[in-house]
Amino acid sequence: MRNSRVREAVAQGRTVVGAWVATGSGYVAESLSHAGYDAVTIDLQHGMFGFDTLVPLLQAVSAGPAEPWVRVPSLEAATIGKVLDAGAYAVIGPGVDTPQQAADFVAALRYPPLGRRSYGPARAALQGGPDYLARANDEVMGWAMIESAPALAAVREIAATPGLYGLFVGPNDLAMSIGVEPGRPTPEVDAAWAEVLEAAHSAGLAAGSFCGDAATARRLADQGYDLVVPMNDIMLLRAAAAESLAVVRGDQPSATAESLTAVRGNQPSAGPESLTAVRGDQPSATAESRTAVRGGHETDTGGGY
Ligand code: 3PY
Ligand code: MG
Repeated sequence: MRNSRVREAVAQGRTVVGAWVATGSGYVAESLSHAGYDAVTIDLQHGMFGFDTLVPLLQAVSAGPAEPWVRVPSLEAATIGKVLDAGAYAVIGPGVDTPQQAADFVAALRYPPLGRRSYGPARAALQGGPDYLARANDEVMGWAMIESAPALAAVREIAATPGLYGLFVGPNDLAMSIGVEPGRPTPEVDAAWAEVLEAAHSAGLAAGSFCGDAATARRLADQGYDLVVPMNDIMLLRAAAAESLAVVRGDQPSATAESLTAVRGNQPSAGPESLTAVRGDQPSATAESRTAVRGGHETDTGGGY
């Protein structure tokens, strides 16, 4: 089984940047895997596709250098086991509100004696190789999503769960749960981000978050977040489309563009500029950015996880 490059990067103190697939397009998943992101998450919770699309999407991610991750639709153990069998290197579990849910989540991710994952590594063993079974418990990452007021209240107890890899903030659900509008920065969500970061790092866990725009991702990275996910694929497409239309028409931004600007508090961008804005480095794209992203270590070009 290949070492998780994300684990290695986080251990070295580098912020990793994730992409997020909601469209269900293999072409998009493959393109994002080649675009310089460290991991590409297939979103089975809010993505517009069903479970049967998962394997082709993971194969598409594996055609490039990014790590294939999955956000499961729920904390159901059978689903968690199945996405791992399909080859996910990390599972992002939504709505982990209690320490018990966190413990059950970790148990679903790990083979006995550490957990209750059932044997049947199907595609994971093909992709991971003959040592998959021996190494899966050490390599596979579980990110517990903190996205409600009860989760925030119990964040330290959740962070104390043995075997958990990281806490991952869902800022939109969290905003709604604490009574503020989702989709725009607020002092309440900023405070929650700081609290989750502190709880994660005090417990020796990684801290990650979904972000509504690249500027927020950059800000969280500067604050010490180990993983940031600036927008999903359809958000990137919509933002790039709105920008392009505004330039071509040379007129008022369209309704979409306007609302995007409002959501972002005037931050431009997305699209190709998104990774650059998050990382504050050279424009992205192919091999060059991958080298920069991976700290000078060029990867095998086509090969992935
Ligand atoms: C949230 O913001 O609630 C999320 O789950 C991000 O995908
Ligand atoms: Mg959510």
